[in-house]
Amino acid sequence: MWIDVIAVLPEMFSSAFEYGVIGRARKKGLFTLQVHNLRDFTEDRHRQIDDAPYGGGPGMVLKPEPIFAAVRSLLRGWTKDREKVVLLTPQGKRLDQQLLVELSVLEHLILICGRYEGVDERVREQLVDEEVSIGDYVLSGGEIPAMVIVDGVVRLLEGVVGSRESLIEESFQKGLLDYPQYTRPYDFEGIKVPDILLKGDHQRVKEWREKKARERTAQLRPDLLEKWEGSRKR
Ligand code: 6GU
Repeated sequence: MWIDVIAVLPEMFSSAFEYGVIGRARKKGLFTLQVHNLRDFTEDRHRQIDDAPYGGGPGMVLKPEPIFAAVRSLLRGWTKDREKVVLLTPQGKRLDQQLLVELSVLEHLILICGRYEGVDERVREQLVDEEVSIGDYVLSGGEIPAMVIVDGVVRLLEGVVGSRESLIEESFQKGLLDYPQYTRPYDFEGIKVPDILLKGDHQRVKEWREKKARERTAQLRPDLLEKWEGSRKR
């Protein structure tokens, strides 16, 4: 997979994907990430990327020309099932695991990081396939949300996360929160590991984990449990 990011603050990405599972995947060539400075796509002397909003009001709006120039130079003209342009904005569709899965099958993903008070509407209308928000709160820009997407998408690529099993087992993919996990020591400050996990009865361990996952989801995320039960009936 090839990922291009267009950002006002490209420096923010410099060490974000050098470490851990994602860093290793990048070194192995399982994906390519290129971060581009929006300012490099300006053509005026002042390299201006933003301007005051028509109609007045506070703040600055990202100008259309540099964003159009950037996206046009990066697009490969592939069909929409292989290549998508995504704008990170608080007005976008809320990111969830299903959307990450959809993005992870693309061959080319272009992420545009919004900044300031907004982005010229013509970018949304003419250039963008999908607008994505990472949740109902306000951040100062789309750079961190773009990093969230890169991390979430890359770990779904073939060969990135060790076993397919750990991906399939995964809570949000199954629709439930994770079951409780324990490792050594057996007794930590008087709190012991549940005995069921020590007996080697894989069937009973499986049932215990499912029960715990359901209990925990009911308590912490009843909205998820409802969705999960709905999808099981179908
Ligand atoms: Cl994508 N951008 C900004 N600025 N704030 C956000 C967001 C995006 N998603 C949640 N909050």
